[in-house]
Formats: sequence, structure tokens, C-alpha cells
Amino acid sequence: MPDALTQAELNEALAGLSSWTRVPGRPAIARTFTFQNFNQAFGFMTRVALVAEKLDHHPEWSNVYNKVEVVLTTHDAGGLTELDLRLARAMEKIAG
Ligand code: H2B
Repeated sequence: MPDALTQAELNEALAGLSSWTRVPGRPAIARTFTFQNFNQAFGFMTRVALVAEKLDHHPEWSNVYNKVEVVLTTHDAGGLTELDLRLARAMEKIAG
């Protein structure tokens, strides 16, 4: 597991992930993805699940109809790591 990122590293990385926000009070980033319908939302989750398994890094997320709310953090590191950034970037790509 990689080390937790420093604030400077995080600020730089998040500049390239402009749709993601910091979660107040915890070392985590969040984004809500909105799709046209449930089928697209669940398809997104299915594709992301395969990436998450490959990375052995898993999102906190929930789905209601066409929305997927995602929170990323690295529990083992007690902070945000490169794995969170990789998963966030993969999600951006998959969501299109
Ligand atoms: N996912 C996330 N988001 N954070 C972790 O710390 C984490 C994980 N740890 N997936 C992994 C699995 C760990 O529990 C296993 C044992 O590798």
C-alpha cells in the first residue's frame, strides 16, 4: 500500500480531478456521478468494480437510480494515496 499523500501532492493531483471535492473532516475525496438511467449507472459500477478488484482498492459508494455517490480513501494508510487517484481517474474515463 502506498504512503498517504502530502497536502501539496494532493492539491496538485486534485487540480486534474476538478469534479472531485474533499470530504470535510476526513481524508477522502468524493464525487456524485449522474447518468441517464439505472442501467447506465449500474453498468458504470460494474466496470469500476473490475478495476477496483484489479487494484485491490475499493470505493465507498452507493447508488440510487441514476446516481452513484462515491467516496475514496485508503483506510489502511489513514489518508489519501496514489490508489485513490488511480481509481478516481479510472472512474472519470469509464464515465466518459
Ligand atoms: N480499499 C480501500 N479504499 N482502502 C483500503 O485501505 C483497502 C481497500 N484495503 N481495499 C485493502 C482492500 C485491504 O483491506 C486488503 C486486505 O488488501
